[in-house]
Amino acid sequence: MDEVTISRAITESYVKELLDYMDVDVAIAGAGPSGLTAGYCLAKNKVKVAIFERKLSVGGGMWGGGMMFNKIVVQAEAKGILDELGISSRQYQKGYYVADAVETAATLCSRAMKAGVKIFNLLSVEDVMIRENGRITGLVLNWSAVSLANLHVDPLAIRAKAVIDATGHDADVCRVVARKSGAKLEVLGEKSMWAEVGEMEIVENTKEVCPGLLVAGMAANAVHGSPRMGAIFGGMLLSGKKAAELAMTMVMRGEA
Ligand code: 48H
Repeated sequence: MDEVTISRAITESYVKELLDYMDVDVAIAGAGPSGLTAGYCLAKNKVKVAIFERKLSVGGGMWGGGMMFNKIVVQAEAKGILDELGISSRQYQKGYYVADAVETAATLCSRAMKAGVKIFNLLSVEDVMIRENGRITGLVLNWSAVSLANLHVDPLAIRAKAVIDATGHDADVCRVVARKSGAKLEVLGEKSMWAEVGEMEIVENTKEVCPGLLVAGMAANAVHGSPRMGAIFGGMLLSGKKAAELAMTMVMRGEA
């Protein structure tokens, strides 16, 4: 057994994939439930998609369920997505399904990857590329360790026909665009908990917020000033699905 061969195998395989994914159809920032669902739906339709996740682990805020009771609730409207992914759930009462948070996070990640999503973890989106027409044309990335160590190291960029901000409560990508682009994009910030309204509005809020940039999941409510909803996750899954549908039309437009 040779340590250098092991090191070469890792380095060559990783860099080859990174090079391959520097040009994608869709780039997603954040591998929480909305980003993973969007990725899964895109890859299932043969769209070339990469997810960039700043943490070591994927799954975002799902693992801990509600208050570390590792169960999540999914409403009837989104139960079909759990079923399609093969995630077990049981009806708690009419319209409310309970699933295991760990099974959901792990299965969503696995199904997304098996469908063809490429996930790069430990990479943070720190900026975007914006062209003359105000169009977002890609993401600007750096190792998460760089910001953790408070270093100044210049980033690398990847090009995409559509970008999805699925960074959760922080709406990181939209905040950068609001700050730097001069576009009429304002991040209003999420409002206090109101599950019914939060879950209803999240799907409406999932949209193209400036040319080339879609927002999904909790970031969509943060951008549009809608409420948080606690540990109900159907809205995240439905938002990811809608973001994928919108991204597909953007990719097709880009190719026309
Ligand atoms: C790369 C980044 C960056 C960055 C963040 O928080 P998430 O789970 O987001 P959603 O929207 O898929 O799901 C939200 C849900 O988990 C939740 O928080 C709910 C339902 N809250 C309700 C309530 O009342 O609180 O995942 C976002 C992911 C995370 O993994 C982050 O690490 C990652 O995005 N991320 N990745 N570059 N700049 N910022």
